[in-house]
Order: sequence, then C-alpha cells, then structure tokens
Amino acid sequence: MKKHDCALFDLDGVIVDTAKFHFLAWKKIASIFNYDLTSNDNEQLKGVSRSDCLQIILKMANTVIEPSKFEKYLAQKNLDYLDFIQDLGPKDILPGIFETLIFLNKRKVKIGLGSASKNAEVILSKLGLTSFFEIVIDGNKVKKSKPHPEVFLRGSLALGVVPEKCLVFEDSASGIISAKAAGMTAVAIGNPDKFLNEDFCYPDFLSLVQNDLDKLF
Ligand code: B16
Ligand code: MG
Repeated sequence: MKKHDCALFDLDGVIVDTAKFHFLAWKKIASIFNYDLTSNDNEQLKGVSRSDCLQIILKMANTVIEPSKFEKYLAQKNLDYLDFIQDLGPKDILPGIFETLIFLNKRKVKIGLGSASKNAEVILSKLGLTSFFEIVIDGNKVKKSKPHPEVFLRGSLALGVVPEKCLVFEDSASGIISAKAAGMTAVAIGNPDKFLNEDFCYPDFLSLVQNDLDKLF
C-alpha cells in the first residue's frame, strides 16, 4: 500500500531558489528605513506572505509608516522582485525536483503546490513545470498564511486526499508548522536547527531523492 497519495510542494526554497531574490528586493526596501537587512533576518521572511514580511521588516527597523505608504512599498518590492527573476528558467529548477515529479507521476501520486507567493503561477510557468501540478494553492487563494494550515488543507481538499495521506515538502519553519497543523507528514529541506516539529529533514532535495524517495510513497 502507498504511504502517501499526494505530495504538496512549497515553491520558493524547495523547487527553485528564489529566496535570494526576495532577499535582494527586501534589502532595497529596508534601506529606505535605514535598516541593513541581513541574511539571518531573511530566514524570518521565508514562507511568510508579502505583507507580513513588510510588517516584520518595519519592526526590525523600528519604523512606523503611514498606512497609505504600506501598499506602495509592497508594490515596489514586487516590481524589483519580478525584475530579479526575469531570466528564471528550467535551468534554475533545484536538483532532484524534476526526477521526483516524474517519479510521482509514474506512481500515480497526486501533485499540488502550496505556496505563500502571489507569483507562484508565473514562476512555475517560467520553469516549465505547470503541467505537473494538478492544483496550485498560492498567496492569491489563501486568507491565512503559513504557519496557519489553510494553504495545505485547501490543497488536500482540492485533490480529494485526506491530510494523513498527504506529504509536504517545505524549506521554512513556518511551512513545517503549517503542514503539521494540517495533520500531514512534513518533510523539511535545510538545516535541522531551523525546524521545530518536522517528521523528516534532509539538507537538500537531492539527498532526499537519492536516499528515501521510494520509502515515502
Ligand atoms: P510573493 P513559498 C514565499 O513562498 C516565500 O518563501 C516568502 O519569502 C515570500 O515572502 C512569499 O512567498 C510571498 O511571495 O511576494 O511572491 O507573493 O516559500 O511559500 O513558496
Ligand atoms: Mg519556501
């Protein structure tokens, strides 16, 4: 019997390394508040919605802005981000992802995306991966962002697979909390020190593929 009937992928940091571009775009915004955003700070922004990221940065910079400026900064950050990812393409798919999608297809495991990003559809299309995903639940579709379980619960509902049979691949601490709160198996990608309650952890996607993919599905 298959252990999991569905795989829900996070996007940024799992399928493609766009975190560095989010970082650069936020660094520019933070500099307007005279704050030098560090890569350590950036860890707190992973998996977090765009507006929550700005709230976090304002707190870090100890800055209060007029509510009317808030949307303006969000729009500016996204323009810069879209500029940075202009040349994103299939060459940027992280190692092991493509093989995994093929493997899951062969095993008839349903595939979905659960991302906080409002740019998820654009990015999947640039990578040439759209057709692999039966459903895409992204930042445009959820009301409560990770660590709330909404994004993954919507994914499981849309695919018609009970949460216990869903497995989530995530690179952010908030995403792992979200997957566990949804009652799913949570596979963390990255340094184990970052995560609280994952079921499995691998330093990168390739080591998961080389060692354990077969055991998970
Ligand atoms: P956007 P994920 C998340 O994507 C990123 O990790 C996070 O850093 C970003 O702020 C968020 O998407 C929103 O992105 O500005 O494109 O809507 O990791 O959940 O796939
Ligand atoms: Mg991520």
